Amino acid sequence: MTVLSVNAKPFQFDFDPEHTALLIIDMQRDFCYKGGFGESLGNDVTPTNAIIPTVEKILLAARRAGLFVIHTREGHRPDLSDCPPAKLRRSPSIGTEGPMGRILIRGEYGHDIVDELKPAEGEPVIDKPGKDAFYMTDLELILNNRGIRSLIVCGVTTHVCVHTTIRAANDRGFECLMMEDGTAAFDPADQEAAIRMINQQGGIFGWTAVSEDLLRVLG
Ligand code: TIU
Repeated sequence: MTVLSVNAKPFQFDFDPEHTALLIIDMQRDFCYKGGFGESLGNDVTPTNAIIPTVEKILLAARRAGLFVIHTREGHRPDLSDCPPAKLRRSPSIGTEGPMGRILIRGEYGHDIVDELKPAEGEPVIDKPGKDAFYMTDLELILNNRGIRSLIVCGVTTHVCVHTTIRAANDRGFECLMMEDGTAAFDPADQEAAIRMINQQGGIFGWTAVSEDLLRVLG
């Protein structure tokens, strides 16, 4: 067993690469580009777009280090049969036509992952109808089958799908490291609060770290 140790908050994050996955949450055009779901909700996508190069560096380093890599996408069936009416009422742009196709609909250009982070052969892509990547998906089964115990988490948005998923992972016994500069919220105030909510109270949901410290350890 190898143990790698990253400078993190609230203390060192130790992980065995054999039992660790890089989980990249919802790095879809719908959240990172103009004309997508994120912008339709009234957000500026500059912060979510800006982390693409950092997440790419982490992804390439994780692949070189032999970490299991897994990607998620939030979205719905074209007939919206898997979209709760309560969700649609508060996010009415879902399913409407935009410049990247129908918003948050599987198979549309905007729903897919940005080119820089395109999943490689053998890297599972989890399509999820909600914010929590465990809800109504086979993520937990896939992680358990691979013996994964630790998750290094990147993606968007920090306070919504990243947080919901880390909280759900924490309750399932996974140790989660959230990358401070490999995640983004639309509003920097939400980003700052979301980071603090993970590492506060002795690491109530997990750890946070910056990419420079992770990349040094991954080599
Ligand atoms: N709205 C928002 O900040 N996020 C989402 O709706 N989904 C994800 O975070 N992926």
